[in-house]
Amino acid sequence: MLAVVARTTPDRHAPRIEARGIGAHCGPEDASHGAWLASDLGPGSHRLSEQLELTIQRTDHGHAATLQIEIANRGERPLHVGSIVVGFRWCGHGVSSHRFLRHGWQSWSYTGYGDLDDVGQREFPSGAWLRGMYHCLGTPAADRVGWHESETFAVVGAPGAGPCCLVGALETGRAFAIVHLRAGGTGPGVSERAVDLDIELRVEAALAPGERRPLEAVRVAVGDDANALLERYATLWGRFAGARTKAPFQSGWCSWYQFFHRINESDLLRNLDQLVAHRDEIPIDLVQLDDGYQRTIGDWLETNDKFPRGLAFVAEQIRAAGFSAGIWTVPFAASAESRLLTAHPDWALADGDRWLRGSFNREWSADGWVYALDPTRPAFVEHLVQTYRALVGMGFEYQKLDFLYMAAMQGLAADPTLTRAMRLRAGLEAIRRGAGPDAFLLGCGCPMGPAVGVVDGMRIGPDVAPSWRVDQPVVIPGLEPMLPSTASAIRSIVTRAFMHRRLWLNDPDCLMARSRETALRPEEARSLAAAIAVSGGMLVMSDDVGLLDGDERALVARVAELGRQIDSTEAGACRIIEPFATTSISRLESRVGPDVTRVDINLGDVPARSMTLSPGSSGGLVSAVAELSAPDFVDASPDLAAHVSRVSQHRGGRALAVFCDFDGTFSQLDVGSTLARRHLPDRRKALWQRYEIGEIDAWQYAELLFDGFEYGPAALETFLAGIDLDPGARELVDWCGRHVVPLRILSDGFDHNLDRMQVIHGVRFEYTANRLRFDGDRWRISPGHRNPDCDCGTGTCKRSWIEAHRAAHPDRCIVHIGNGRVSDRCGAEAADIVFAKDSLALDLVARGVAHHPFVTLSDVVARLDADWGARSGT
Ligand code: 9PG
Repeated sequence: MLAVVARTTPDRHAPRIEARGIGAHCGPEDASHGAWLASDLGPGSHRLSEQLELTIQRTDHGHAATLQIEIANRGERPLHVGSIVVGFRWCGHGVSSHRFLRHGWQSWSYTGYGDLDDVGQREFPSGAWLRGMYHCLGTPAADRVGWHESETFAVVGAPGAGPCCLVGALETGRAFAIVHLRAGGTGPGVSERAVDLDIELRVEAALAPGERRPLEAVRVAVGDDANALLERYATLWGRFAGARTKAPFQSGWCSWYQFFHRINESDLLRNLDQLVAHRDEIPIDLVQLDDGYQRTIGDWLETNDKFPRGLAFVAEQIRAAGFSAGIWTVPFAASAESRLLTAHPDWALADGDRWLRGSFNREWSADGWVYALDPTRPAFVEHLVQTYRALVGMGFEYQKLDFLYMAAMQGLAADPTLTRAMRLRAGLEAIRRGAGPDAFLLGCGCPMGPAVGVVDGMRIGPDVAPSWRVDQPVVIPGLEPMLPSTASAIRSIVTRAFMHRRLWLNDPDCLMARSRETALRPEEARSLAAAIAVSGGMLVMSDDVGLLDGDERALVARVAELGRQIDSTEAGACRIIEPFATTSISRLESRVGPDVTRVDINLGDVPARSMTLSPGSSGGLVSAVAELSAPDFVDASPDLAAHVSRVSQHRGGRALAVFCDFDGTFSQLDVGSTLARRHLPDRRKALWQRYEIGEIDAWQYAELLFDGFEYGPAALETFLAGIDLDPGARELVDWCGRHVVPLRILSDGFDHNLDRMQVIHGVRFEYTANRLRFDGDRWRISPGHRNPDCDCGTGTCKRSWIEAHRAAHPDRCIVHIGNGRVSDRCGAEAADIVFAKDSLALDLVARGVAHHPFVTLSDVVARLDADWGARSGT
């Protein structure tokens, strides 16, 4: 059994994940796995068939586990592997009716929260080819009728507070993952419905005899906060894939949502002039030319008649005006009349004996079709390198790479041994090689996994539009949620907010601030503006600048200012509030130091009740951000009209509380372990081994080590006098005192030592620690704050102290500072902001817990002072 709950004996009623088994679809027909081929998910090798071996390398973290999966062909003939399935069951949660986050395959695919009903994934009514543009599979597996489908990962929970569960792949461009999920039946007298979550890793390739292939790592986790599960998952995913998350805040102008295909050189130059004229009012750095300039899809270095002076001229003009230059391309597509396909008809992916169709667009080619290209062709890869080297060489440092899914479509590639994910990754890596390490690459229409680590930014939703809903005379059945619509874009901004600066910079798509030449009502435009700003993602506007009046220019500036501020804090500033709630109101909350900014947006078509922070709800000053709220909302009416939003700021309202570890954090040396190393080396070594294998917990280790230890008060005093405090320790005490911020040392060491250290060093602090009394010269010890429900096993459980503090002061932002992986780990997991060094920092990296690294406590004080100093206390 895979019990990802604690090290304690799994309790029938504890929320947990159990193993269902491992399956495989193999052979020419991808024969269904039917039955599980292995039942346990323990580490090591699992022989699934005579030929197929699967190896699991596992890391368990109490409430989560990460399984790295590798397959090998042990036979003498090639083995075609369709997919590998790893099955889990989430149970012990007591819930009978679930909701879940369905995540889409690529940027434009539907991503949103919905009911985990018994109908399962709705059938796509418009054919396999169209379905395959937005899903990993054009045709869903026949044995999954009644199951829901979520791509890459899924989160399950229920409205209100309560347990939730995440299953997902940490995709790195080796394989695509699909999570199949459904609720099981109930038994007599049992209301709980366990949820089955099978994660399928698509291989779709032949393994040569003897070949080993690492697939992806799979993460499973349980907890009571869906945001925390998603954030840790994304942090880990980013680390596994080497995510590029450090580009500066992006602010720019894009031609698309005003001019569409009609853009011409004079429109662009006129807007450039306007942007220069209003530079003081509209704070943007980038000007990006979109679709409409190219000779044809595929021939990116050549322009059409609307751009008579060519691309290099465009880049020069943009740069001469003081902006960085951006350009749109579709790297993995070409039209039949392109020079590319004319010269290299073998560069397309194949669909039988034809080129594989990648998309249809009347504006793009003589017959509207464009074809998907094959990055497994070395000559095409070289062409990509040269093309992007040339574009960046002209001055286009910002590349909007669109319709990227095409490289990963189901079609025949020259090299069939690569998975579709590897194909896309190879194409993206070629673009990066050509563009160089400093270019800003933006993915769009892109399957997520293979792009992490290559792109700097990612479109995380469908296109916005100058209309609230899809504005097309005929909508192909099933496509509606993916098509351009401001409401759909906002839904994705909210549901994928957690990806920002963990996987890349989120591109929420463009702000349209104009009130002319648009079907968006001003309050609808403000709803989009509010979602973009509070998410902290990129800000790209798309208006004919000459159409904007002073208020509209001020709106752009306000979004840029708020977005930049929220983005500047750290990954994790923005969270979705009550993700599993069933309401038409979507809510985001961002925290910047002691300030909280919230947006409530009514995506529905009738008024709905808003839960916005109201004045007096928690003591701080609340104000509506007037520019970003509908005019009738300056005062707190509880209802939000259709499509309307309200942004409110709760300034300086979040008080701070600081908890700090003692040994090795507040003091330079660890008192207990230094004494043990000097005076009890053998006992320490033996006990440490027992601790490491889980035979004894941390407190039992301390008890067996120190209870009865002969080391009298006089000797101890001399020893303590030789231990220095961290050079910033006093500064931390002083800073907290000055700002009336409660500071408490949480220590799994001993009260006697903390009392003496205060006297020796002349500092005062409050603390919670274990007890040490002397029986003559012998130590007698007892725990200070033991918590049997926590898997830390220490004598003073920092998690439970912090949680109790939070229950008493729900508005406080809690900081934990520490260095050790035994007693500081659970405190760090419970805190809002963590400062970590040494083994705690390493452990948090492995668990995907965000934290600030530090060297001395002076670094901590500097950071607290920057975020809180000016605004809290005196
Ligand atoms: C240029 C545009 C803009 C826009 C991109 C992309 O069929 N579709 O689902 C579909 C989705 C998006 C789309 C076009 C078609 O727009 O997202 O920003 O660059 O291309 O053509």
